[in-house]
Amino acid sequence: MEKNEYLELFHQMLLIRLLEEQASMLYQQGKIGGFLHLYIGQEAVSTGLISARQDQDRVITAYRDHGVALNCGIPPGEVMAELLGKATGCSAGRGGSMHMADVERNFWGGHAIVGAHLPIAAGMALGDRYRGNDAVTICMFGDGATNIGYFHEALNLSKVWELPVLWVCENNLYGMGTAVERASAVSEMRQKAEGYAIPNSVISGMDVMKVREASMQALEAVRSSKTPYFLEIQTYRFRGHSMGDPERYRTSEEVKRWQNESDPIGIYHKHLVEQNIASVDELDELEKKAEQEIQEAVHFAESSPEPAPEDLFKNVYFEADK
Ligand SMILES: Cc1ncc(C[n+]2csc(CCOP(=O)(O)OP(=O)(O)O)c2C)c(N)n1
Ligand SMILES: [Mg+2]
Repeated sequence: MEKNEYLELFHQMLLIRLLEEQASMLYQQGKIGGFLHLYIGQEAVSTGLISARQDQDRVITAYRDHGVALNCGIPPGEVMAELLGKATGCSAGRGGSMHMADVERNFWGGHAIVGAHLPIAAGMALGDRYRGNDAVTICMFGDGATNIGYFHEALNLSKVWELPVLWVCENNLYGMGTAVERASAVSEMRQKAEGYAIPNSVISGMDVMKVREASMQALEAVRSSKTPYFLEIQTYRFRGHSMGDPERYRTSEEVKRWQNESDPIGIYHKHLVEQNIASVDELDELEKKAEQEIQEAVHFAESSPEPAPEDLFKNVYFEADK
């Protein structure tokens, strides 16, 4: 990897962290409505994974999607404007936090119903199989989604129909307020892929370089075999499930331990300095630049117009050619 590629991963993780810290404040000021699920703590997962994709690879995820949107190349201003429901947002202010999308960047959303996007991923991969191209559909979902019927239907069909899908389970140890062991019969989510004869592996998701490497291997496995692969990435969310979560299901000591020992940005910072890839001063400089970018994103979003009332029904239905 070139130095600028290493630094770009650091930059992207910073953008996610800083954008979400601002979003959290704007939410408390009442400027963001609806739900807001923060990705803070999980930045290395989507950053490493999406850095390994090729342009033709589709990405689809659940509602914890701001980081994925940024990694797919949506500018921070458009992500922030979407959070504020503004016309300049990436989904024209109609989607909000859980429905970021940008088809031109091959990012297919942002889906709020747990597990519901897995059959959509299978369908997109079926389309690519018909077209005979070498695109892989990267489908990200949480540990909780593996207990949903859609998950099992989609995994089964992906194997039966030999679909080019990379199933990526982000196991952050909790669903909405339920520890994995209280809701899942097995402790490693990859064990569920065994039941559908899908090759699989499990890795830690706090080191962006390790995520990138495992993702490259998994993508190559799907691309060359034209069959699915299941990658479980173990991680931890540092914030509540959504805003206003009293977090009675875990202790603050547990959260602090993860923050102190496994912060993905801290781990990568150390890696860059120890490997002599960048100096502390250079990284400080990058941090300042990222802060500036996010300030500009907030300004862009706040000064953008609301969607016009006459556009209310725009993009709701698609009119097919007669
Ligand atoms: C079908 C369905 N059931 C319940 C919910 C409410 N709900 C929202 S998020 C969530 C937990 C999902 O946990 P997980 O898949 O582990 O994702 P994480 O929030 O940890 O990223 C639940 C139960 C929902 N959105 N959809
Ligand atoms: Mg979870």
